[in-house]
Amino acid sequence: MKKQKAAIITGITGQDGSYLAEYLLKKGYRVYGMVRRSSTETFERIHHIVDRVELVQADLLDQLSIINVIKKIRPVEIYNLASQSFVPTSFEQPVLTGEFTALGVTRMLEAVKLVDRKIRFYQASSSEMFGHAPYTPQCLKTPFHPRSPYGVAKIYGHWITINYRESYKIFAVSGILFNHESPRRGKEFVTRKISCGVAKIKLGIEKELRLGNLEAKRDWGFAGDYVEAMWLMLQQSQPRDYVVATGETHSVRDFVKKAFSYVNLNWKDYVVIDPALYRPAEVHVLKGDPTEAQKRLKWKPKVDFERLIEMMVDADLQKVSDTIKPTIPA
Ligand code: NAP
Ligand code: G4F
Repeated sequence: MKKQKAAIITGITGQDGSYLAEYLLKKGYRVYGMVRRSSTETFERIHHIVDRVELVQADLLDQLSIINVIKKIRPVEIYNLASQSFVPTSFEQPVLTGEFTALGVTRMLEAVKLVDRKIRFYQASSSEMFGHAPYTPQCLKTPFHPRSPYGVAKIYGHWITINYRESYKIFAVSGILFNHESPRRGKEFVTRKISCGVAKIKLGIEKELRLGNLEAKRDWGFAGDYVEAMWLMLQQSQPRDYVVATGETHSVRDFVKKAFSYVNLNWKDYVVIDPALYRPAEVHVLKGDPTEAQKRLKWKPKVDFERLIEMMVDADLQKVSDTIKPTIPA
C-alpha cells in the first residue's frame, strides 16, 4: 500500500492555513499543524477539521522546538505560513515582526537543512515586498521597495529561501502572493472589516464604519484559490518562485461601494474617514502579473472580485444574525 505523505503547515490556525489544511486532507495527506502555545485555543478556523489534523506545538521564535517537530514528523513538504501578518502592527512592533516574519524563516530552513534536505519548503512571501513599485503590474523582475517593517521582513524571508535553495540545493520556493481574502480573514484587515461593518449596519447593530485611506488599490483574490497555487509550486520538477494574483486591481472605495450596494445601502451614509487609520507609509497600488503561474502551474483564480465580496458579506450577515437570535428557553 502507498504510504500517506505527511505535510507540516505552520500557521494552520490562520486564514490560509485553514484552507490549505482542507486542501491537503482532500489530496490524502497526513496534515500536521504547527501551533504556538496559548492560554486559550485559537482553533476557530479549523474547528471543523480539528479531529482530522494533528497539532504539534512549536514556535517560530524557538529553534529547538522546530527541529524536534520536523524530526518527529519527517514530512515531505513544509508550508511556512506563520508570521506576524498585519501591516499596522509591524509599525508598532517592528522588532517582533522581524523575529517572526524574517528570522522565523531562517529557523525553519535551518531545521530542514539539519533534519532532511529532501523536504520541500514553501515560503509565504507577499506583494507588500513590492510596496512603492516603479511600475504596474508587478512580476518577479519588479524591484522591491517595501513600505513597512512587515514588507522589509518578508523580503528577508524571500531571499533567505532563495539562498538556502542555491546554497544547499533544498527544494525551497517563495510564493509572492497578492492580497487574498475570505470569510475567514482576520477582522482587522480592510475587506473583512468592511464585510463585518456592512453586516452589522444592515442588521441595525452599528451606525457607522470608520476607515482610513479609501484610495489604496489592491489585487484581491480568494484565499481558497491561492492555497492551490502553493501546493502546485511544490509539485513541480524544479523549484522556482512565482507571483500569484488575479491581475486586476480595485480601490478600497470600490470594495466599500459594492459591499454596501449588495445589501441595498448607500456607503456614503455610513462610512466615516478616520485619519488615525492612515499608515505612516502607504502602498498605493498593487496589481500582480500572474502569467508565469498560469503558464507553468496551470493555475487560475476561480472566484472574481464581485463574488468574493458577496461571499464575505453573506457569511458575515449569517454570523451576525446568529449572534443576535433570541435564545429560546428550554
Ligand atoms: P494570518 O491569518 O494572520 O495567520 C498567521 C498565522 O501565523 C496564525 O496561525 C498564527 O498563529 C501564526 N503565528 C504567528 N506567529 C507565530 C509564531 N511565533 N509561532 C507559530 N505560529 C505563529 O495570516 P494569513 O492571511 O493566513 O497569511 C498566511 C501567510 O501568508 C502569512 O505569512 C502572511 O504574512 C502571508 N501572506 C498573506 C497574504 C494575504 O493576503 N492573506 C498575502 C501574502 C502573504 P495564532 O493563531 O497563534 O496567532
Ligand atoms: O487589508 P489590509 O490591512 O491589507 P494589506 O496592508 O494590503 O496587507 C495584507 O496583504 C498583504 C499582501 O499584499 C499581506 F502580505 C499582508 O499580510 C496582509 O494580508 O489593507 C489594505 C489597504 C491598505 O492600503 C490600507 O491603508 O486598505 C487600506 N485601509 C483603509 N482603511 C485599511 C483601512 N486597512 C485596514 N486594515 N483597516 C482600515 O480601516
